[in-house]
Amino acid sequence: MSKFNTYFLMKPTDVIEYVKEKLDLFEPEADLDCKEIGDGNLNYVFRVWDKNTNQSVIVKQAGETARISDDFKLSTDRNKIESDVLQLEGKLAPGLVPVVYKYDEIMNCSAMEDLSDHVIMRQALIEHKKFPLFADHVTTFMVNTLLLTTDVVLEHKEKKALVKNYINPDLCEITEDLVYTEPFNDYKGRNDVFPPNLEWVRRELYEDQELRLEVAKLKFEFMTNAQALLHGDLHTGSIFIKPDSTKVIDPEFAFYGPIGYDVGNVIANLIFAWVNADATINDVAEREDYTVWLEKTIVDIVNMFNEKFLKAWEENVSEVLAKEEGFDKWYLGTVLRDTAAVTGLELSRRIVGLAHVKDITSISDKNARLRAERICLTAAKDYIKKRESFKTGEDFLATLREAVNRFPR
Ligand code: SR1
Ligand code: MG
Repeated sequence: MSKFNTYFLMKPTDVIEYVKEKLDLFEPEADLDCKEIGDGNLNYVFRVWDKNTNQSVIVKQAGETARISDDFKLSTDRNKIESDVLQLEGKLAPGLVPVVYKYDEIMNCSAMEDLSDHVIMRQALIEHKKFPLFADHVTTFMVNTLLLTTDVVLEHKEKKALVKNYINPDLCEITEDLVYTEPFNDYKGRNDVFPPNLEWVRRELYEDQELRLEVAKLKFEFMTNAQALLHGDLHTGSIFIKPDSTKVIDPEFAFYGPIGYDVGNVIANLIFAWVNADATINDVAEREDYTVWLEKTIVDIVNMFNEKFLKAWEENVSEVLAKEEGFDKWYLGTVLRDTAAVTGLELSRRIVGLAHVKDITSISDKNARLRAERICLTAAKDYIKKRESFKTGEDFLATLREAVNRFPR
């Protein structure tokens, strides 16, 4: 009887046995090695490779709690959502996600293409690497996976079946708490604020009643606007990249929500890369060169998203009322509004909440980190409060620039 007939959390030696027994990828006599390489907040990620041929595979397994904290009890079938979504995204945006080989509903694990020739984008940005094709790739990914899963494109019953299939209550609860609620009031006492910024955060976030009201409105829009099948956690740690290839991974937070949630996550995480570069590159010309590339990438993403969205709309929309003149631009306007709001929410929660980003925590100089955090939070408040006014990439950049100018070096 197979030891994999009952769920348990695997160790690398178990994963080698698992791969030999369950996958048809390696020769029976293959000499395999395995290492746990996960650095995310939730799951265990194993790389298995043949020591002689270097052929390899990734096995990702869900535990019963999140890696980051036992506070989060999570259904282990979240990997099912992830592997289903990756397969759907692979059809909608070919070449932009890894290939899934298998999902195992007993062991709650999936086997997929090893992308070890790519690097995690967050780390690459911290090392000040440039990826000139990223804006093009990520906007194709977002327009194809988002617009094409809405009910302006899909037959309405088909869309509703997808909404039902991707109900994801445990992971949505994490987002509702960590992104929408806790950063603005710390009601669970789980926030983790850089101590020198504590007073500033209390005054600028927790005591800003106007901000809290706007965030309350946004939380209920996030929970009720089943607009498109989101990735749900589209930050630079969910992207594997190399100069000529971008692969979006980890869609375990996927569910039907507002399109701007994904787009805003991408923009906010590029802003984290921007403040990191601004704080850590000492050479003025080098700093200018890299931050200008990031600025151009932010501007290009919003503008390319707008262009591709309207083109894909024209080519794919099936709903009769969505063809009314002007409806496309109105709809895109609501997406940009939500994008701005989520840019602000993600900027806030990664600085004051439980789950940080290395772009900020790796800034070793205390004053430089303080300044980087305040730039992000100041811009965040404008992205949230003035969200109706963001239409172009230049609008998004102007808000970052204004925040930077308020905190001279
Ligand atoms: C408890 S999980 C914390 C964060 O990690 C994931 O990547 C999501 O961003 C989540 O909010
Ligand atoms: Mg993840």
